[in-house]
Amino acid sequence: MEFEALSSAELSTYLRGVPSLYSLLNEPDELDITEVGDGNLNYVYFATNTRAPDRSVVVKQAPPFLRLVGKTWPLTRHRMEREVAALRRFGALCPAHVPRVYHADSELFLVVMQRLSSHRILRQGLMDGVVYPRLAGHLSTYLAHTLFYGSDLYLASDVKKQAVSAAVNTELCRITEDLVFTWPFEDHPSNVYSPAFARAEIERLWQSPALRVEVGEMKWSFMNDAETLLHGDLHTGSIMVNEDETYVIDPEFAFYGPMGFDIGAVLANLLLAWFSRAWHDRHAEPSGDAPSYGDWLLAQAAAIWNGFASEFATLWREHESRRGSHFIGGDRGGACAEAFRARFIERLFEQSLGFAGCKMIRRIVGMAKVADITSIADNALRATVEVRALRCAEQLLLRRRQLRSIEDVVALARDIASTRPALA
Ligand code: SR1
Ligand code: MG
Repeated sequence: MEFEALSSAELSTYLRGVPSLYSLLNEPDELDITEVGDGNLNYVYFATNTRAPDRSVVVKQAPPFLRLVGKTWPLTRHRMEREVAALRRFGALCPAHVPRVYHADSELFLVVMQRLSSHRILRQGLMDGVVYPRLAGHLSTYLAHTLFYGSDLYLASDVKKQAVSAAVNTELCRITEDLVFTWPFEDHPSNVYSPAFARAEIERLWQSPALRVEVGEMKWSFMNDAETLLHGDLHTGSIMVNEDETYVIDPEFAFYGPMGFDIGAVLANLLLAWFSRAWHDRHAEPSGDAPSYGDWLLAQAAAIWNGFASEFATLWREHESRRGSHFIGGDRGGACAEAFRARFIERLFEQSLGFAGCKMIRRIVGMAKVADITSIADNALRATVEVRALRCAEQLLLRRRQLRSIEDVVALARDIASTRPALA
C-alpha cells in the first residue's frame, strides 16, 4: 500500500488512544499537531495538549523513503527500530543527555519522545554566536560513556558480538559509505557546488593519491571496525542545547563502528562552524578585547577531546580495578595496561581526525550541506570559507599521525584561516 503521512487528526486520535500517552499529555480532548522536521530522513511532529501547552511530546515517523530526495530514494522503515534501540541504550547510559522514549510502534514505525521545549539545535545556536558553558563537559561525558560501555573494554566478548549483530544497520551505513567516503571523492552527479566554489580545489584533492589512500583507510575502518555502538551521525544538528543541558538526538544511523567516527563528527562540525565565523563575525558587534566567539568555538573542540580522553581513561581504569584487565593477562602492577591505554587513545585521536576530515569534505562537496556554510549569502566569501575548510580537512587526513594533540589541530585551523586564501 502506498505510504501516506499521518494527518493531524489521525495522529491526534492515535496518541490519545495510547493510555500511557493520554495520561502523560494530561488527558487531552484535542492535540495541536505541528510538523517540524527539517532533517533529511524522517517526519517529526510536536503534539501538544491545546489546553495544557506544557504537556507536549515529539513524534518521529520513518517514511519508506529518504525525505530529502523523496520516493525515488526508497528506504525500509525498519531504520526506526535501530533508532529506538539506540535511544534506549544511550538513554540508559547517559539519561541526562538523551531524550526519554515514551512509546514506540513497530507497525507504524514511529517513536514518541520527550519534548525538549527550552532547547534549540546546537548548529543554530552556534550560528547565532551563543555560548553554552556546559556543552564541552556534557559532550565529553556523553562520548566517554557511550563509546566505552558499548565496547569490548566493558562488555563480555559474547555479549558484545551479539550486540554487534543486533545493531546491523545496512541501509543507513550504506548512505554514509556513499555520501561521506565515496561520492565526494569523485565527480559524482550527486555532488553540489556552491556558486563561486573553486572547483580546482576539489579536483586537486581527487587527483591526490595520498589523500585518496587515507580516505580509503577511513572507509575501510568505518565498514569493518565494529568497536562500539555509535550514534553514527553526530553533527551539531543532532545536538540540542540550552545554557544548562545538552541532549543528543536522532541516532537512526547507530551501528557498531569505529569510536573515532562519532568524535570526528563533533570535531568536524565545530571546525566548520569556526571556519564559517569569517562570515558571521562580519555581522557581529565588535567585542573589544574579549576573546572572540571563534576562540570559544575552538576551545570547545579542545575541551571536548581532552575531556573525553580523560573521562574515557578513567572509566576504563575504574572498570579494570574492579574486574582486572581482560586484555593483558598477568600484568601485575598494570604497567602494560597503562601503556596499551595510552597507545589506544593516541590511535583513537588519529582516527578521529581522519573521520573529521572526511566529514568536512562531504559537507562542502556532497549533497547534504550544513547551514553554517549555506547561510553565507556572499558567494565569494562562502567559497573562501569552503576552500579553507577543505584545506584543513585535507591536512587532517594527511597529517593525522603527526598532529600530536588537539592544540596542534587548533593551531592548524588558525594557520589555514590566517594565510590561505585571504578574504575578499
Ligand atoms: C541523504 S541523507 C544525508 C545525510 O543526512 C543525515 O543527517 C546523514 O548525515 C546523511 O548522510
Ligand atoms: Mg539526523
